[in-house]
Amino acid sequence: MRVDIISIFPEYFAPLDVSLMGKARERGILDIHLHQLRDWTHDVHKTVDDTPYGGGPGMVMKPEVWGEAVDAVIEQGRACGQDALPRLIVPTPSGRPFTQAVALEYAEEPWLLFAPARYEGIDSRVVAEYGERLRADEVSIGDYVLAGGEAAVLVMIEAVGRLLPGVLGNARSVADDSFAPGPMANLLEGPVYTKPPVWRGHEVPEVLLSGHHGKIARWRRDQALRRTLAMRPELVARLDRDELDKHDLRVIEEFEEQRREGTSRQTP
Ligand code: JET
Repeated sequence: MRVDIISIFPEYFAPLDVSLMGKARERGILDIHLHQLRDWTHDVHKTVDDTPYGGGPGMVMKPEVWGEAVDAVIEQGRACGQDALPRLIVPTPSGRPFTQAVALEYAEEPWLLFAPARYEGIDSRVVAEYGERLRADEVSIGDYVLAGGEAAVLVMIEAVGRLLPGVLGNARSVADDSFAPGPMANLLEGPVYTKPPVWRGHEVPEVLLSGHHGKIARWRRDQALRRTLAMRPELVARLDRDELDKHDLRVIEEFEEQRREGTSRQTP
């Protein structure tokens, strides 16, 4: 997969040399190209921003600079043998939520082009223009405001990069991720343990030492379900009722009973 990033802070992406993403790049699975947006300015100050029409605080990124940069990067990619256009991805708090499903979709693309904004954002005509020429997505990684889109790009590249064939070893497949289809679909990961069996008086749950694979799978599912009920009750509400067996329903009933007791103690 080819990935281009246009930013006024290309140094921000140094972490992509490290760990799993660094390995993926060494192996040629991820081909990342960084670009300095200011290279496409024409004035001595290398200006990328201007005051917002209609007034208000902050500055807005100029459309001409982004237009020249995106056009040039597309040309470079084509010269390197890309035969389709890239998927353009602009991180913004007002975008569509970035989920595991979106990561899986991006992992199928041969070419992604990220355009992280600074200041109050990019002149809206840039996404309008490229939306007519290629698939342009405004994407949010969560309900909070960052100082710029760079950190969101790192998040998305790591989520997508680990899904590319050959990045994770065969031993640890992406098939058992929390949000992947299967028996644990839409449940959060439960607790995990390694040696020693007792640490500072905390014991590893006995069932995990039993070697009884059926019991272990059942226990893990119970733990995942309890954790999801506690942390993300809305995910449990969305679970397919046919995927829940009698044991699951008992775990949910038990959890809700304990919560009712807890609530009544707080407000007698
Ligand atoms: C973000 C992404 O804060 C986030 O992204 C950076 C950001 C902040 C403010 C404005 C902005 O504009 C983008 C733009 O799109 C066309 O102009 C981007 C928070 N969650 N996900």
